[in-house]
Amino acid sequence: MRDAVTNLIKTYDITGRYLDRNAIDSLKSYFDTGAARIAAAGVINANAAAIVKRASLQLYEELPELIRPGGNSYTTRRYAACLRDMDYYLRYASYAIVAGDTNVLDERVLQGLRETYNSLGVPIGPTVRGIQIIKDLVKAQLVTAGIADTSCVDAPFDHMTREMSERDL
Ligand SMILES: CCC1=C(C)/C(=C/C2=NC(=C\c3[nH]c(/C=C4\NC(=O)[C@H](C)[C@H]4CC)c(C)c3CCC(=O)O)/C(CCC(=O)O)=C2C)NC1=O
Repeated sequence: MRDAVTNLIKTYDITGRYLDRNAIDSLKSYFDTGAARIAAAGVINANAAAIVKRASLQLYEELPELIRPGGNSYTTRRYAACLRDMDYYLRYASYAIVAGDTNVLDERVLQGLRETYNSLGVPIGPTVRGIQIIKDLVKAQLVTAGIADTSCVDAPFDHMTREMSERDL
């Protein structure tokens, strides 16, 4: 698992280079956004259960066939599994926000996920939609908490949705 700093050092070490202007710029941006990223993690921690619950309600409102007989969230066991997955996406996104890097998502969340979902018939499109809803709710929650610049939230969620969509070919 790597954060923005260890990832950068790894890249430069591979080619035996000192940290150049580009490296300094990305380090500067990592530290400049540090307070906002930590605040975002705090807001997510304080509202995680509510965010997951609201995201699931919105997802099932948009796609009610998921909870009807034959839908992938039909039965309490599968409904609960879907909410648990949404909670995973939110929790790991909060780690990635703090790390300033999406590597943790590749290693802990996305690896093998498509195969698992495909073998269980979990639909990717609605899952991607669920992740987008979570992202929007997180950003709204940050604004409510007085954090105007919510851009640090985008990368992890966008990374998950992009990886999941691309892999569903
Ligand atoms: C931390 C990394 C991690 C992830 C991401 C993860 C996902 C994950 N989701 C699973 C199942 C599942 N995932 C869903 C999810 C959904 N169904 C829907 O209709 C919605 C579109 C969607 C929710 C948004 C469902 C319903 C199941 C159970 C499927 C089944 O057993 O039939 C499974 C199969 C095993 C199990 O049921 O626990 C895994 C491994 N597990 C992990 O350890």
